[in-house]
Amino acid sequence: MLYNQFMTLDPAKLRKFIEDQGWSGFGIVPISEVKSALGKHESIFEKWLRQGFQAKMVYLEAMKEDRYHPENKLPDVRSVIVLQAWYGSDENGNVARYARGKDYHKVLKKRLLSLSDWLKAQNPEISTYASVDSGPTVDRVLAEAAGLGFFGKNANLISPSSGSYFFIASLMTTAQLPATEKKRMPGCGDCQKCMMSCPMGAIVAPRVIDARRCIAYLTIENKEGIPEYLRPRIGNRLFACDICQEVCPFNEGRAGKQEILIDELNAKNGVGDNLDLAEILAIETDEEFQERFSGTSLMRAKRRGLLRNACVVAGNRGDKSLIPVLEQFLELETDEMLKEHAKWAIKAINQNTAI
Ligand code: B12
Ligand code: SF4
Ligand code: SF4
Repeated sequence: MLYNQFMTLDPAKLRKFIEDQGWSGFGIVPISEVKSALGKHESIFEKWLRQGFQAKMVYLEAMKEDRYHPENKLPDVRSVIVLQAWYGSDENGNVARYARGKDYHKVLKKRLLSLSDWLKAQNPEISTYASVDSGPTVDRVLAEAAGLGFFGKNANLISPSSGSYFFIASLMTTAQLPATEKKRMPGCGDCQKCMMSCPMGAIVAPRVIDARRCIAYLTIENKEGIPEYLRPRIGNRLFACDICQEVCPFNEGRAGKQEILIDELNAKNGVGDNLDLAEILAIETDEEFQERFSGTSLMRAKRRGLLRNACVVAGNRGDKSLIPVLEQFLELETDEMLKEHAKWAIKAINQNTAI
């Protein structure tokens, strides 16, 4: 007989536990609805891959079977709890908002696992599968299916009441939980602000991002040099990019006003809004880098990636005081890719300030 794991769980208690954990919101969706949404999105993803828009993120294709078939990871999955964690901030800076606090993967995974423990304590027969970003889940599709928002033309999932500056985490469970209510979503209407504002032309069609041109890809996931013709368009963005969210009317007036309920995600507990280029360019070893950025999302770029980005931003800034810093860097650095970027930066600063 199929054990009805719903009977033993009090939905009000579940809601209270989730709220006490500090999530900004959540939705619960039956697996049938998740599978139907994933079915539609699988072909969107396949087309995206065929167009080469995944750049070198080969892991996305490698995980395809598990991402679009959740039962591969959790046989008998019945419901998915999809959770939002707000990270917004008013301040503009050279580090994208999501990366300013502690690494969200670690912070949110810990909370998911304690939610899982709580569920299992209610009923030991329950099994779960927890995922935040790096796992084999299609997070925006799960969040849309759970009623947390709609797909903006910038591809981000937007909540009509709180905008798009939130992380998505999910807990699949064999428990059959009552689905949460879904509201009607407004959608973008005629607005095209994000598409017009992306400096890279990376939003190639509504909801379609060419990662090869996206600053988030170029400054984090990309392990090579940044193509020279794209460097000036990166501007001051040292790590990732928020432009297509900054211009979005759904984020207007919300960043900074909405409370960050999970304190570790706050900039003051991590990297901060802005990093000093001279300080970054003075990081000589991987060990020094690790000491400075351990526990933050910047670890993903490694020293090599972040210093490459720092050269690009230095060149774009046209600040002559950075020339001696770059020259010193060139003297000590052995990595050819980094040296080429530093030389480019010196040339760009001289050209920018020549008039
Ligand atoms: C790979 C990846 C990236 C890549 C590729 C970006 C991309 N758009 O795919 C790069 C490194 C560039 C990136 C950048 C960013 N990312 Co990212 N990324 C991911 C990851 C790991 C997978 C995304 C994926 O599956 N892409 C495949 C393509 C096909 O999907 P998609 O672009 O999301 O497109 C969806 C919609 O556009 C829509 N869609 C597209 N076409 C159509 C057409 C129709 C008709 C319809 C109905 C829908 C539709 O369906 C698509 C999904 O099937 C997810 C985490 C996860 N495990 O899911 C995080 C994730 C999407 N990223 C996230 C964030 C925060 C970002 C950045 C904002 C970070 C930053 N500040 O720089 C930027 C935003 C760039 C952008 N405008 O999308 C969050 C998004 C939260 C939210 N509120 O939406 C996620 C969910 C991580 C998380 N768990 O919180 N990211
Ligand atoms: S994150 Fe930046 S580069 Fe990427 S699509 Fe948005 S505006 Fe364009
Ligand atoms: S800027 Fe406009 S078009 Fe882009 S996601 Fe926001 S509402 Fe949609």
